[in-house]
Amino acid sequence: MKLDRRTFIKGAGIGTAGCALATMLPGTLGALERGQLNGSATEVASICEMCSTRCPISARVVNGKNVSILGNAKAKDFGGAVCARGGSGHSQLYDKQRLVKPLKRIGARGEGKWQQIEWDEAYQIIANNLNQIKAQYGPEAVAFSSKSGSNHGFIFHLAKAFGSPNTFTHASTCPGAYAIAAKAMYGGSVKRDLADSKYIINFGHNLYEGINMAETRGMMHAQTEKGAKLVVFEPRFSIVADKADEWYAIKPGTDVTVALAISHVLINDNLYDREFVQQYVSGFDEFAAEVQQYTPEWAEAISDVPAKDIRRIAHELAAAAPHALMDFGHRATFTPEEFEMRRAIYAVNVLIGNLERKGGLYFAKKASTYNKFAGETAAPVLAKPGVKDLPKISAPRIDLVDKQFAMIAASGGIYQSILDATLEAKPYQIRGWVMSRTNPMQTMTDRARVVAAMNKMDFIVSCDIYVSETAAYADLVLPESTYLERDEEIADISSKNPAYYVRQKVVEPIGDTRASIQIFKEIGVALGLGEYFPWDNIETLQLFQTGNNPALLQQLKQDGYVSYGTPLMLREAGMVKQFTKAHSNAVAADADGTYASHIKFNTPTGKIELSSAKVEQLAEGRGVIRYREVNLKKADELFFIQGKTAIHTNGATHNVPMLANLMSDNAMWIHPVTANLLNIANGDRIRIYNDTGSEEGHALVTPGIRPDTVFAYMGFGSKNKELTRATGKGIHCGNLLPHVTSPVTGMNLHTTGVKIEKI
Ligand SMILES: Nc1nc2c(c(=O)[nH]1)N[C@H]1C(S)=C(S)[C@@H](COP(=O)(O)OP(=O)(O)OC[C@H]3O[C@@H](n4cnc5c(=O)[nH]c(N)nc54)[C@H](O)[C@@H]3O)O[C@H]1N2
Ligand SMILES: Nc1nc2c(c(=O)[nH]1)N[C@H]1C(S)=C(S)[C@@H](COP(=O)(O)OP(=O)(O)OC[C@H]3O[C@@H](n4cnc5c(=O)[nH]c(N)nc54)[C@H](O)[C@@H]3O)O[C@H]1N2
Ligand code: SF4
Ligand SMILES: [Mo]
Repeated sequence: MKLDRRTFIKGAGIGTAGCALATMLPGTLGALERGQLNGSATEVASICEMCSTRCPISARVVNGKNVSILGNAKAKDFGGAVCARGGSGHSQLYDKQRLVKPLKRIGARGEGKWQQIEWDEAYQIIANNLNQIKAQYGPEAVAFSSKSGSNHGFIFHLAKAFGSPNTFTHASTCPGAYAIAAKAMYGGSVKRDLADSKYIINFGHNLYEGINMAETRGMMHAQTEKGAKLVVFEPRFSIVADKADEWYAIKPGTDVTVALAISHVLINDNLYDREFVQQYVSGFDEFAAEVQQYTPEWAEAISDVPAKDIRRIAHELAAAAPHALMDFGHRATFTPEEFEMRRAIYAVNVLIGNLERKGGLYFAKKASTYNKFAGETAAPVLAKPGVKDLPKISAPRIDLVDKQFAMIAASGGIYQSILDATLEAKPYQIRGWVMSRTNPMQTMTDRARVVAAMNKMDFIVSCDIYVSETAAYADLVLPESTYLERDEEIADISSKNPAYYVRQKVVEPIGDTRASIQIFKEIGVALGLGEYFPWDNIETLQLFQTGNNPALLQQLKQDGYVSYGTPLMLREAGMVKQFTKAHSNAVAADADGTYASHIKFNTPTGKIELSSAKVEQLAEGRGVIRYREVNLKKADELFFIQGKTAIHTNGATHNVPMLANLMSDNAMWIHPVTANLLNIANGDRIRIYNDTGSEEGHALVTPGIRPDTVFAYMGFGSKNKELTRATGKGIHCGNLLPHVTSPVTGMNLHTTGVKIEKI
């Protein structure tokens, strides 16, 4: 099935999502230019945290009040801009409904009865409960979790000091699979150079709604300035699909077939980069033999993407190579076979030899790497604060008992395993949960199971800025200062060259809120673990990071974002030439003017492992990338998929006034043919149900979706009483998604089957 762009636009409105790009205004003042406000205005350079992309910002303060947020103009990749959410930071900051005081639950879990208490009392309650669990069941019976990105180091440090191995980020609900696939193949994470790409193949990487300013702008730049061709495989007509040269409404969960068929064509039509494969790749022959069966015709039968287009696209991709890429996406939860899916995507990139080439994939050049090539300290290397003599932890993590999961630990664990451990004592029972900046009742899948697990726990603390849907079930809720009210550690944001940036307090904290660095240290002290928290405040840590260099810290605070040296891609002769010119002691280039001979891979063979003995040993039968059939729904159900809206962040911003005003509800996208069969008209109230749950909402009838698939923007329909601007508005996606832990990657799954009826 293929709709070309013109016929689609003729036949349909763009749907609810049509305003996404228009919302990418430079901050909430919109038309007001920088410098137009008079009075005692100051600009503070800092870092956005309206989502975990963490863009560099410049926040304007007038009379002690934050009035607008723009992008930091010094961070060129980000274009000096923020998205709609980034521009709404002060709406969150000054929201009367945000948390300003610790809360103690005095009713049943979820009942909404709270008492404000002082911090000292909160710490005492936490210490009593956690130490009691520790004494009775061991420290491992307490799980600690936080979305990674900001401050998670402090809560995880508390976990270590307490003695629990069970720390979790959001990885298994989001990026885990692509990170693990990259580790298995390249030996570590790779980045994508969208801005310089001439040909981009995109499998549902929703960059014009699921925004990452640098990548979103990179892709826009490639499309508008460089004439790049964008080919999009997406079950629905997303904004990215709308802006694409070609859109294929692929069947959910079948992307792997198209990626494998493209490899088939690249190899069989002799279009792949033999020299690259010879120099850098191990396991090519096994992979080549495996993909013989994956013809474009085979892929068409499974994915609905025409074989002739797959062939042509493979040829076009090869013609644009190496300045071309197949995007490995972001939220890797489309199928339980994400390990095969993301590896199949990397395999195509390997075959076109785009590593360390403009428009392809590359490794981040952090200061230590960059300086080695430069033969001098071109960029300061930050010191990593560590604490000696932490307690030895002997208990196993609850999620890594099976050897197939061995590659997961470093990437954040299998978050949903907390539910299994709590409800089924698998491999042992979790009884306490300390969480920060995470809202699993909305974002984990199978809301009912999250509720059941929380109801079974002895003690739960949630640190948040709102009483999130999850926090509503906690015993204590700790109010963190928002990102505009706190200083943080210096962060590394290196890409082709080293760069750092730092979050700074923009205004003084409102109410009785504190930052993670203080909260988790004070909990540690209350638990009797004070010796493991040697830092006094954030400045001590920042100075330690700079190797006690106040001038460097001052520069970082002044500019907010500082980059060093020149962009370097090791197989680009032009860049290497600039680099050696800039650094007189630089490592000499190879005969061809590049650093191609210096590329190393942190894998057992020291090469890119297209097929891998190590993976085979961890997960039998998976050493070679292959297609594995999946069953995502029952025959009489529709596929149910989700995505981000440009207006909100995950399960986080639906109560932020400005954003709630822009969008407070989602709708279920249904194809007209399907709607007709179900007797559903646009705007009708509908019931959506399956074996996991049941939801009510309304229908958006649009041809911008496959007839066998329905779609909703995620994060809506909170069932908590406290989030008054979000409660009960829209379809709660997590309530319809089954509890799944995928092989090898441990990912949960966001695609399922649903039935729909008119109410
Ligand atoms: N059905 C479905 N589920 C999904 C997805 C999907 O597409 N569909 N997407 C998945 C993805 S990609 C991700 S990354 C996860 C994200 O899910 P989570 O990891 O749960 O993260 P968020 O929803 O972004 O935010 C979590 C909480 O952080 C709080 N918060 C915001 N700022 C601060 C702060 O400064 N301090 C503290 N302490 N708390 C703060 C918010 O109020 C919110 O309650 O969801 C996943 N879940
Ligand atoms: N505005 C905004 N920006 C965000 C976020 C946000 O919540 N709001 N969250 C941030 C986070 S945490 C992340 S991870 C990124 C998310 O970045 P992305 O992963 O790019 O975005 P999503 O919208 O979650 O989902 C991807 C798209 O995949 C499509 N899709 C679903 N199933 C399939 C399938 O089987 N095959 C194919 N080809 N496509 C499929 C969906 O329709 C959706 O458009 O965005 C980040 N930026
Ligand atoms: S993408 Fe938007 S919300 Fe996320 S950090 Fe950047 S500006 Fe903030
Ligand atoms: Mo994510």
